[in-house]
Amino acid sequence: MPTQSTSKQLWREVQVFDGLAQLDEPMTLLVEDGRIAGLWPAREFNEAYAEGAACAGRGGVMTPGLVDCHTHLVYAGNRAGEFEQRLEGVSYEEIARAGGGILSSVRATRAASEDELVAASLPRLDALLADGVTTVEIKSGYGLTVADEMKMLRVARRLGQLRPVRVITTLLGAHALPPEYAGRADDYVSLVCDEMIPAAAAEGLADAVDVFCEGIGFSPAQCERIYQAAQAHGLAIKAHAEQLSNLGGSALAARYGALSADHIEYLDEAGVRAMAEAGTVAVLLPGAFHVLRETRLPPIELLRQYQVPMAVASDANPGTSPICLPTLMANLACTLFRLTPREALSGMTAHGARALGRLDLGRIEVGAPADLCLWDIQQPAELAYAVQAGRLRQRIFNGEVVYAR
Ligand code: DI6
Ligand code: FE
Repeated sequence: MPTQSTSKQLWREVQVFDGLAQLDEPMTLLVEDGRIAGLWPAREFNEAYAEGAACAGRGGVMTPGLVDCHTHLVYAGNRAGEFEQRLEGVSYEEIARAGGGILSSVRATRAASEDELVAASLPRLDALLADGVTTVEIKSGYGLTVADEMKMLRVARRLGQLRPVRVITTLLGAHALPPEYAGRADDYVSLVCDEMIPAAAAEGLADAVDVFCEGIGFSPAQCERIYQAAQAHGLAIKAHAEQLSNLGGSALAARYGALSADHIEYLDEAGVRAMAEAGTVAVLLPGAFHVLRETRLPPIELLRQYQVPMAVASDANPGTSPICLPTLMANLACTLFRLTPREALSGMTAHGARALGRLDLGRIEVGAPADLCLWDIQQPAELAYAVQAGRLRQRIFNGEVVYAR
């Protein structure tokens, strides 16, 4: 007699947040062969629908696995000293212009081996997973040579092999101008376009290309060259834009069909309109806003008005957001940016996935990969309302319970 298939699992009486909204009544959810195979109101469920399925859980709130669509998780060292400097009144830009900031992490990251970077980054990844993440985007950007950027991307890919999580990688060669290119920014952009992007594409190391479009980063004209190279190599486009000033970087990215424009505190209405027309997602990063004690709010009301999907991400990085707690981001998105809890949760599920071009993820719907979280709470809004680790009862990745408490 064949043994009963354990790949068929049932969750009963769960409150479901499907990535966009909370469903009206408790549901029964069937997972089979890594996918969501059935979703019924609990009171309509008939045992015949799921013959041979094992009950894997009962009660609680089921959400899609969280999608952290913007992180800089791979780096060496830390910048606690700069945190203190900033508290004493030195600005992020001043520190950057004096050779600290991103460049300080570049020095530490260049000096680290691939194994050392894996060891430094794994605890940060584990913190995200313990808080419900099943998909994480990881950027390079602390190497700034071809070899060191590829090293970072390889580390990111390895992290995805070491843990049950989907890792999406982004080449952020244009994060800062490395000191050896001082006064020769256009030459550095050529290196990004002519060597980094082709190398990342050839080795399959990057899913997308990102830029830091900013006074202390790269100009819109330089970003445009990078977008053209990314497109020529079939890579998706993203942007750090309008974080510290308004250079029109989001509209530029939208013109190139960018998946997302991220930060966007200084975004204006023309930029919002351009994003709406292109279907570019607005990625909100309340952790960086909080840590930099920024006061300029992203244009949330305009984004709503133009129906630009809003994602929420951790921006986990050593400078502006040394925070690896995605549910805190949902809370900060509400308290600082005035998102509703529903918007914040959509931002960390369906819209986060959209910002990565993964329309199949971040949703609870029949046919989708079964990346799910079961939480010990009574209603989904609690994830944004309370800041509390340890509420995750199960993390389900690709149909398997990979964490259970
Ligand atoms: N903006 C940010 O907030 C991060 N990168 C960027 O372009 C900060 C990265 C860092 O300070 O290390
Ligand atoms: Fe960032």
